[in-house]
Amino acid sequence: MPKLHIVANRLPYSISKQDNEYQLIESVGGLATGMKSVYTEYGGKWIGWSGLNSDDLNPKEAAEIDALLEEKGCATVPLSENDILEYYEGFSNKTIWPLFHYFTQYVDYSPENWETYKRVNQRFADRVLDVCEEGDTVWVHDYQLLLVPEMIKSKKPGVTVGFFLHIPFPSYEVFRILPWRMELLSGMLGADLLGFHIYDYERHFISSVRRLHGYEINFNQIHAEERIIKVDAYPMGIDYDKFSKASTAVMQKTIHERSDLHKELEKYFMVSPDRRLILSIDRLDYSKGIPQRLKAFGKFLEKYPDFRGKVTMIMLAVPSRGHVEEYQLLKKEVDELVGKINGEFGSVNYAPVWYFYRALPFENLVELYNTCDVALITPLRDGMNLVAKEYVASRNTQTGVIVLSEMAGVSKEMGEAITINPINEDEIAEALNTALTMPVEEQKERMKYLQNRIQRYSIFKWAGDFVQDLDKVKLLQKEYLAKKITSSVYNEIEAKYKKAKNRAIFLDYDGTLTPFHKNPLEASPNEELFDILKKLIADEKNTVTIISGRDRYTLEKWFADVPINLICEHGVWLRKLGEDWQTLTSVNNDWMPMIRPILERFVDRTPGSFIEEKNYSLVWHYRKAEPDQSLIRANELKDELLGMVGNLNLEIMEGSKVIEVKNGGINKGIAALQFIKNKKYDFLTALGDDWTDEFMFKELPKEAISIKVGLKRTAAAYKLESVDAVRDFLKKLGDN
Ligand code: GDG
Repeated sequence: MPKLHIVANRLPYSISKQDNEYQLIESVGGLATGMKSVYTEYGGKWIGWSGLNSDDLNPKEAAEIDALLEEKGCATVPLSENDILEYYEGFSNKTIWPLFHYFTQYVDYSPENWETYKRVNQRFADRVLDVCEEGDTVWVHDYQLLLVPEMIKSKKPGVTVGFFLHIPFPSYEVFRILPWRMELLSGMLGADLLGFHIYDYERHFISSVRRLHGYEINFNQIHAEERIIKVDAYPMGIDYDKFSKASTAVMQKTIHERSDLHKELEKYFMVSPDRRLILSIDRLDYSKGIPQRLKAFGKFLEKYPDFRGKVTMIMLAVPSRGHVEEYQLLKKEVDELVGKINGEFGSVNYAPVWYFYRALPFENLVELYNTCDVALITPLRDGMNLVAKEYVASRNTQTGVIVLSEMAGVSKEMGEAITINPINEDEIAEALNTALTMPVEEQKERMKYLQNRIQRYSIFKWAGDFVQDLDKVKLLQKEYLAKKITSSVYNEIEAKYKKAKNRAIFLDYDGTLTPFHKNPLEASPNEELFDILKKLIADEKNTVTIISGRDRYTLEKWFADVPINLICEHGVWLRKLGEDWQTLTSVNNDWMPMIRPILERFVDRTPGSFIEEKNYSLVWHYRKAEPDQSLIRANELKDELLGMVGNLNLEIMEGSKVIEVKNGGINKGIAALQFIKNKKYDFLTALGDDWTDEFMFKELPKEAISIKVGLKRTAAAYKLESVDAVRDFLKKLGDN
């Protein structure tokens, strides 16, 4: 049975040594919880790093640890001191992390770190390739492993690869700064399904793919060279019941059973029953906005003196990445700010901030969630932020208010929280006042909605949805493969070709015989193409026709030395071999002076776009223009033209990055039919890539071998993935 494997930087266990024996300690983090349910259910492995420096282990120790982990279904990837320094602390945490969180000033562009990142990613991929077989599924996690999907796919294309990014994907304007942007994107595009927490990250990613790779994108499907890749948003959830149950259990404990922290909190409330608590929990990371939060709390105490002596902020800052300089500086800043606020507003009986620089056990965490009136969560950037969800799940009384940064992914799911801009200290101070004075009924009303939502989309639902969608992508890709010209399908076509006495071959030009060029005038045929065509034409059983949207002068010039039929401007003009140009229908161009100024206006407002004027049509090209802007402009132009074309008997055709206005009643399908009208052909084939070719595919008789170039939906019977594949196909036919 196919298996599902998980790949993440860390394994879901950490290692400790007691009495000279190694022991595994289960991780309690959200990812470990959610993924354990997935990989054990599907009989796969978890591939990752144990957290130990391999330079510190002798071979016997390393083998002992590997064996312990192996029993739990884990496959280890060893990291040496240098790997940890350059791959983990270096490229992952000093390059990708700050850049993806918009801290461009902290980004380290070390080429050595990049080399190590590549090498270590390859080691992860190799370990995956060891344990997985064709037909299995692999789910890769997070920014430390961006290159792994492609490294797996290129070696084992039959493995389905999913990728989930736990941090934000930045806007293209930020992503493009990275010298290795192309490699990272290509690495990610080895996946069949890419998941992000929210739609904003998804659209930033798609925009980078469109600009850097130029792939066609249909809603959330990327049409890469040989595959359809799906991109979607899956807001990661938590193990809701675990928090909710733990919260109930904590509150039901007798005084003796309670933890020291809990007893201290109880004592505090006994002495001052009207004291209120604000909770702040994060890893000590500059993305979390901790200094800004402290300053805003100071401002709150300044603006609302009545709360002095009554409100305390419990700040839990979990040590993180302490070897990185920015984190050391941050620690110093936070220490000083806590001292400053406590010094300024504190008294013998009152410390405005209780500061813990350490990790607390899970039970204490739940006690804090349970006891605090307000959760103050103000990251400057945060992929999701699970603390907000855990607070909601722990509030069994349904009281409590969340003050939440609009920069955290979780804010999209928490409309009932009080949202703030984390830089705006005044706004945060106001929000704290609102939260602390919110009537209990309103708190409950808001919390009810939050709890329903967060409970429903738990970590298990999240993981299940992603895995289910991976299966769906496989089906989508199969749909494409069903029409692919495999070698056996090719043999069938070739057999028909050989048997036939009269063959008509219709070939679209741009995107079919030749790749698209930014400047259409530079797309002239090369020697290879001439050779292919000449060979086909040399067979007297073949009638070969170029059928294109291009104007007749260009095609006539390019094919001056080739005895070939030409149909131009989507079927307006025909030049049969040895004959003069003729029009296939009666057309006029009296309408052009009315339409041209409209197109000119769009050229003026859309840098990089231009007008092509053909005999009987006008074309607005936007291949060279900024992709997102030009798509909006294309829609505006269509709208504007639609109001006019009916009365003038015109049609609007939308091709690949072009909008063409032309006389009605003309298309490649009608033209091809007219061409074959008076002669009997026993082999008909038509090849084309865009929707203007779909007319041919629909109009030609059923037995025609219609072939779509590219991955899009089509009425054609077959597909070829690229111009290269078209050339190979025609070359092989011509060799007969
Ligand atoms: C990354 C993204 C995204 C915290 N202190 C203690 C403790 N924690 C636990 C919390 C929570 C987790 O750590 C923190 O998760 P976050 O989501 O808030 O933040 P990151 O660590 O930055 O995680 C983030 C996440 O990945 C998932 O995709 O949401 O945006 O940056 O679960 O409970 N746990 C214990 N003691 C502590 O002192 N036991």
